[in-house]
Amino acid sequence: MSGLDEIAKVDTEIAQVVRDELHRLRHKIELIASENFPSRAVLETAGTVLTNKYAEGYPGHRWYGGCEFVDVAEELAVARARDLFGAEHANVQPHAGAQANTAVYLCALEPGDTILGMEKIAGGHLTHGTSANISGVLYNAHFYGLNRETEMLDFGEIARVARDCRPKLIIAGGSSYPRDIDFAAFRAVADEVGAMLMVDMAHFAGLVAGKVHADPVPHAEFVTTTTHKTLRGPRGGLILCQERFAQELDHAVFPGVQGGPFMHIIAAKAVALKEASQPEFAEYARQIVRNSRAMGEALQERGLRLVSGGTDTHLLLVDLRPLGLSGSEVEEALDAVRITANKNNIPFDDKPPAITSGIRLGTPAVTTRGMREAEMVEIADLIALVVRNMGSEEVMRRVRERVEELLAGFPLYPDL
Ligand code: DSN
Repeated sequence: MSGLDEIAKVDTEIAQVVRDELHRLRHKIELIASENFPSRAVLETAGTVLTNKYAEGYPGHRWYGGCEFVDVAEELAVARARDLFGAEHANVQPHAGAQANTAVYLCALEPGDTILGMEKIAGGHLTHGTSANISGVLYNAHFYGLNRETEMLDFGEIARVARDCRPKLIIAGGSSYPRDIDFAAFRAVADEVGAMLMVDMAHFAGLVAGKVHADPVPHAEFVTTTTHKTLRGPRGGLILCQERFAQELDHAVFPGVQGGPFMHIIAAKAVALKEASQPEFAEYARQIVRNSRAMGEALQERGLRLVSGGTDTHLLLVDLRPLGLSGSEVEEALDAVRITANKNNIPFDDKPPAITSGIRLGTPAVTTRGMREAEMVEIADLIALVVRNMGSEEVMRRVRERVEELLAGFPLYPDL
């Protein structure tokens, strides 16, 4: 592995961690909906000397000398983000999605203002107003849920809650909502109550880039995302906004929320954004959705219940209540057969977040490995075998063998 020998010369323990993690990734089926395998070009850029540079400020206006080359990287990343998503302004400095969201709040709100986001149990995100997060500490957070029958967004109900709480900012998007989102309907609710709209597209940004998901940019004042999920870049965040907020938003990111930007990561974002603008990426995005639909249908054929009855995106949420199982025990059982997924609350869940009644599955990483519909059916079969035979050592052994056989056909990072 390039670079590993250098690490090992200084620190054999960390070199072993990296080796072990690469082995884990290669020998397990990665179904965590928010994870992916970026290209070697992205990984290499993130590991360059650009990590050394302090560059507080923005291109052409830094607090440090020697920024002439990192300026080029940031300008490229900004231009590519704007072009890819058709946005008026982009800020590529947020270290992660949480910082991106916090910067929008700092830009758009005063402490005590009312925000309205999707409740976490329905699929919303920690940073959309939960009491444990700064968004719930500084702002007066209200929440909308899902329709109990359809387990989908219900704009009649969202409008009713919005009329009631009169938010200054409505937040759309989340972490475990498997359906397309009607951003025009969110815009209509926001306009009716005089609110601004922020869309957190972290999960589906790559699908927006590939034009297989509704586009939030024309409808929202602010759009935030991470860069490492379906977008398949380095770990980080970015914000898109209308030009009229550009200056205030930049000021909210730095110096409002962050200090020095991570220039190695910004350069890697630029590389990933270039990749995401290629026709191959659009085909990748289409395959992600084809794969999750194929996996969903195969799970349903094997008797598993999907929240909302299916998926339009990269993720699926399986309701384990009919099987009498919890998310935590299924996460553990899948891990034991080398399938990585995460326990997840389902809408109207009565189990706590550490236990949950659901398991969240996603196809971005396995699609990057080159798997297609046939492999999704095989994976669904393996998952169904595990959940129907919990505790059977014989079944676990057979599933582990099939996992190893499947992965052998899809090498990961063969040159590392
Ligand atoms: N932790 C991410 C996820 O898994 O959805 C969201 O921040």
